[in-house]
Amino acid sequence: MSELETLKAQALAAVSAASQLSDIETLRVRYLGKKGEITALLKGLGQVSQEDRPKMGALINAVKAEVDDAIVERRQVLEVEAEDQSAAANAIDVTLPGRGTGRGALHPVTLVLDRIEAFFKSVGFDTVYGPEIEDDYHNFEALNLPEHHPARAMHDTFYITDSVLLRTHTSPVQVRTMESREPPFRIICPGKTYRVDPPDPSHLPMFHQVEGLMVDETCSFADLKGIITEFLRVFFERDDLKVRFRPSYFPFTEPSAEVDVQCVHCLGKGHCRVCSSTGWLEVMGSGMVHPRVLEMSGIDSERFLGFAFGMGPERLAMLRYGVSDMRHFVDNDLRFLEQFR
Ligand code: 2NM
Repeated sequence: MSELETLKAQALAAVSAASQLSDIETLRVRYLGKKGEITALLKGLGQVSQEDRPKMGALINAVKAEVDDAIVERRQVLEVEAEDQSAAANAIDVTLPGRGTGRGALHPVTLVLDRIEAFFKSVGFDTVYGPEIEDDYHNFEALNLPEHHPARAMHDTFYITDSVLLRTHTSPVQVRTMESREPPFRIICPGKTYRVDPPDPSHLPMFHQVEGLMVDETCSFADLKGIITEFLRVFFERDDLKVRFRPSYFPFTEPSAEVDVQCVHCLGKGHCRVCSSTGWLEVMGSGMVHPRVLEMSGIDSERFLGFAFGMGPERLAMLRYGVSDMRHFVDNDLRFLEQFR
């Protein structure tokens, strides 16, 4: 076998044995590069006799073309293999279980607000919202709270200026409604309220309230008792829940009553942490709107009467779901929040 034949056999064998694209490049340089072995033979043609040169040149060029073809072909095969491998490596395994999306949950106070709103909607009450930043007039003055009422003290109310503050209840929304609407109307005002209280098991500096107000020509304490009793029975899902109205005092209502329900924990029997063994739980305040409060907001108190009530959704959520500490509602601990879905 001539030297040329041997070189060709070696080159073709090496090309077909190459398993990497980088090997192919190495072989191309080795045989066909500027200093390659086949290139060297072509360069050496000068030394060959004039007579043999064309034949010799043709032979070398034929070998060069064959090796070049082999390299191109092998490179293509390796490129396809490399692509297949990478596709396989990045493939999505459709048989793997999905990662899933975390299921959210409504906050327990939101759940309670929704239930309150749904009940009052069913008996004709509109839901009304108002500003959390209020003025002294709508938060206190218009509610018959005198200048030196303790609730107006610096240490109970977050003041922004002397006469601008964070509302301490949602009653100012009711005042604004009385100012702007013609009776009769029935409204509830849910929302956030603020008081200077350090957090403890039964206080938060920001908490919620739902206040209700009905103003009509025929609107009695009996209506108040009927609607509130029905609400509490629907809310606690007990048709026979005992409800009592205890005389009390608020500057904006006369007469006024605290509303108690039979303890939802012990049902009034024996030793109980929730009701301190009294058998009753205070859940709301209520009363007939003071005529002076109606008049200040432009309602004729000779013609119209109103009843009003107020409750705390945090407290209702604690009773309904058995939560013992209000701070759970603002801790943002998923172990607590995930229990309400
Ligand atoms: C309560 C208890 C009793 C009340 C009164 C009024 C208004 F604006 F009509 F005068 N709004 N809310 C009220 C009455 C609120 O919460 C414990």
